Amino acid sequence: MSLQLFGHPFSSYTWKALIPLYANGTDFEFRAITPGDEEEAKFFRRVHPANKFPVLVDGDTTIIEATSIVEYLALHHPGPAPLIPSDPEIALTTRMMDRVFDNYVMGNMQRVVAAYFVDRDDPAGKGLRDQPDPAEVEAGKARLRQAYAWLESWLSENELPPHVSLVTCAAAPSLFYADWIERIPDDCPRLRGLHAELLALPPVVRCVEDARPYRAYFPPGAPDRD
Ligand SMILES: N[C@@H](CCC(=O)N[C@@H](CS)C(=O)NCC(=O)O)C(=O)O
Repeated sequence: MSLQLFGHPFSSYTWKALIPLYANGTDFEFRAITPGDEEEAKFFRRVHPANKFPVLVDGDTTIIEATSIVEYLALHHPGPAPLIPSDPEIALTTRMMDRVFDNYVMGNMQRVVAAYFVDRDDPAGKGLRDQPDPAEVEAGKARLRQAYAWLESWLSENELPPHVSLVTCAAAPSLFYADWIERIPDDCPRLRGLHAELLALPPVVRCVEDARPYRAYFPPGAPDRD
């Protein structure tokens, strides 16, 4: 099969690429990464400047970065889901909010998770710290609360594009894992509503279920819910 997605079922950015594929019923092969596989590590070093996934391969074309993967799918493998809305103004909002969810929700969620890992360049290698740096954890959580408050205010005056768009693909995994790190508070009812709405979408349900066996590997500890 020419369309292949490399990633991991528990990875938030992999969900971001899987959601549009599932939403459009696109035929593809999922290539789950195997930690410790040297051939695979060589592949990621070659195709990505920071060895990150997801990576989409379509015949001779390789696309990296989840947002670009969604843009590529919208262009080359379109389906019923309006990944990039056709109205240019709505498309602009879609792209802007994709950046907001990636940079300020996903980014701060990943910041807290990263605090639990030994630096990947450390000679001791990858692995979990005995204790994460509490200042780093609190900084990430504070930034998440700031992002939640901003999103709540934005949602009071604006509407997101219809699902499943690029924003859906960014918002669903970022809010899912961020809520595990720092619960979306009761005084953000619109954002809590969006979180619930996203988790009920069939492509998102599929990602959540496929990731369920890996929950024990969430370094800060997965809550007993969702
Ligand atoms: N900016 C990248 C971020 C991707 C990313 O952070 N991927 C994580 C998994 S969710 C990863 O590859 N982690 C492994 C590593 O950094 O070695 C994107 O949008 O695709």
